Amino acid sequence: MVQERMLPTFNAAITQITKEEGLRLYEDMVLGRTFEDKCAEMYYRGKMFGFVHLYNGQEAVSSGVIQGAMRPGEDFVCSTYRDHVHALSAGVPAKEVMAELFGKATGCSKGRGGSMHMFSAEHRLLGGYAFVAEGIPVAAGAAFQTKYRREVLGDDSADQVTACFFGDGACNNGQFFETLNMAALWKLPILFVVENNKWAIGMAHERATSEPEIYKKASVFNMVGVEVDGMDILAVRAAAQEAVARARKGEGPTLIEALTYRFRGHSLADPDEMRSKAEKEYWFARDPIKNFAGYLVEQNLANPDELKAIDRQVQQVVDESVQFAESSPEPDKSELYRFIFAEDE
Ligand SMILES: Cc1ncc(C[n+]2csc(CCOP(=O)(O)OP(=O)(O)O)c2C)c(N)n1
Ligand SMILES: [Mg+2]
Repeated sequence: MVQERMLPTFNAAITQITKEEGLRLYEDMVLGRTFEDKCAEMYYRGKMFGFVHLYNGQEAVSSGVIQGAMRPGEDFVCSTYRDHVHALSAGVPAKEVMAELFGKATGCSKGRGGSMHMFSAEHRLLGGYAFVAEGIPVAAGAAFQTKYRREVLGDDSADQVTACFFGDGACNNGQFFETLNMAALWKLPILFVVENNKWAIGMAHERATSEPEIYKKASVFNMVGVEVDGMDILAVRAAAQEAVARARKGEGPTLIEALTYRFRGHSLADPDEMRSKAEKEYWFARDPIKNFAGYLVEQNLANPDELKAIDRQVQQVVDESVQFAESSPEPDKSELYRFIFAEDE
């Protein structure tokens, strides 16, 4: 038997969701999963280089927060090296994410970033960051500029919220503590979303931290902290909606701890030998996509054929993204130093 932390229970009956929104959230999660599976295939075929970290299993967090509670394309999103799916939820087209993975000039970071450095000014994706916790102060900077434009420059349209995603391991890094302090002090419009997948490469979360229940760390900053079942998209969406409403009203940040699990190794170079079979099976049985599909059918919001049609459509989008990436040009060597500064745009 694996000893698992009790997941908070969420009563879906208190949530309202339309068919349209349900299908959109389902599609976003399926896109994330299908994209990552294709990415693994392409990595093993030698189409991309460097470290590649997949998001399988954690889809309910990205889709629930960004698609379920934010205004993608207007609000800001900040990620880590596990960033492909956050980019997709934020609206970056799959073909631009795949092309970036292939190092092509048509990639969202113009082929300069690769897997860990997805970026899109157009979609307000502040970037994937390879150093653990590196994105946290960057995200706070984005939230600060929104507040500054609104309160100091008098720009009423500046009501954007920033979502900053990071892992359990990042919560033991100083940037987490310093930034949360400042964000709470200045009541910044930001969501700190910890994806607690129990592991930081091969380091088990309980072995690395004095208080494993991360949401409790918010209390010392006088910040709201909530824990949520990160395998349940409706639970994530509800927690994120409350946090977004709080941020837009000027009431400051929220720390959301989503309890989740990655279904694959840390990166595609990881043989994944540290985690027990029993633990993996416990979490595989809580697959967020299968569970949400079951919910949609049970609630008569969708029938299995409609869901299959979405699966097929998404598969086509992902297949096309590979064709696009393969047929795109490499960045021109003469442009090696271009795009280092914003004015090169
Ligand atoms: C500052 C820093 N230290 C160490 C590393 C090496 N490293 C890469 S990923 C990782 C684990 C982070 O785990 P977590 O924050 O839980 O995110 P997850 O991979 O589980 O999504 C570490 C230690 C790094 N990238 N940056
Ligand atoms: Mg982790």
